[in-house]
Amino acid sequence: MKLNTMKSNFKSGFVSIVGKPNVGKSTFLNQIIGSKIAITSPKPQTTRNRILGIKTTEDYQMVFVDTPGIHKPLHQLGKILDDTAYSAIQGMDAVLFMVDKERSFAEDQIIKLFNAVDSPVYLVINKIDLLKSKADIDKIIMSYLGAFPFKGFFPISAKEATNTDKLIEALKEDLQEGYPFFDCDQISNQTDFQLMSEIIREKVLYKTQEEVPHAVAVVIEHTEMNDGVYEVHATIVVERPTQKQILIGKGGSMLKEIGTEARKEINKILDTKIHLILFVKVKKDWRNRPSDLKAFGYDKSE
Ligand SMILES: Nc1nc2c(ncn2[C@@H]2O[C@H](COP(=O)(O)OP(=O)(O)OP(=O)(O)O)[C@@H](O)[C@H]2O)c(=O)[nH]1
Ligand SMILES: [Mg+2]
Repeated sequence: MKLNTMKSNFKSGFVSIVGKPNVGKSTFLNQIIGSKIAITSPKPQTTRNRILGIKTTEDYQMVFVDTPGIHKPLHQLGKILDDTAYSAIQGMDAVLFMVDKERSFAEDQIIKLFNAVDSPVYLVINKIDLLKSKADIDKIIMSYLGAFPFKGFFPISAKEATNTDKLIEALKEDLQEGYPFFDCDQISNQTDFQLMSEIIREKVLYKTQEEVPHAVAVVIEHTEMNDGVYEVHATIVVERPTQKQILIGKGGSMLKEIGTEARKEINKILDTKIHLILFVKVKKDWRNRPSDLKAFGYDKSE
């Protein structure tokens, strides 16, 4: 969209999406933007960085901020993830608190944080496609009544795009008149390298169990043109030799599967043909080591 097609009363603003792990925050972001920006998985703690999804129309630019799910951290990495989410609660034009079940202690811990927030907070009840009746939705909403003065209650299905347009419509009211923050054709803040490493991590999340998915980081080491083919060299980092064995699999079968699936998706999303070369490396206890956390792109503090 060119600047001259923008309406004179153009509005813009930031909307963060916070909640417990696995409630569907990143699925919602992808649905709203209409493109895969953030990886998603059935495993909790999928998102590790603050990811922006930028939606621009003639009338407005809404910048959605996807955050890691807030949880009880067991590692330094977990603490960084929570801090990343906390920092996205302040200074927004609106906050979406996403849930997928009735209120319990874990939700209450997050609700407490909203007392220090000036902007409107909406309760977004996701995954309503899994609920049997309207009464089930009402039961969830009822459990949150009185817990906080939410500006609105929106039952949605991020997966099926149910009611998501109504939510966007309501959020327009919270934007401020002014210029866009980002180029009108930009949809995310992620670089191609970040997106490639995240897609590889997503394939690992789907294919491994228990502790392995959480112990994985992916680093794009370098890229080069080789005989007209764009080669991407990436390292999958794990914490223990046993995890390395699992990722490589019998005769390298697991690593091959991960590589093939990641390559296909990267080709599709980035619309380039790449050749993916994967290595697996052990870095003991990297989730607690500041230098490793920095090197793998998780700790942005000085
Ligand atoms: N049935 C159904 N499943 C959903 C919906 N939204 C998300 N999911 C599923 O819920 C799981 C978690 O989704 P994510 O988008 O990764 O959740 P998240 O809140 O970003 O999780 P973290 O990044 O770990 O905090 C995935 O398996 C999604 O497919 C929905 O509306 N309906
Ligand atoms: Mg996520």
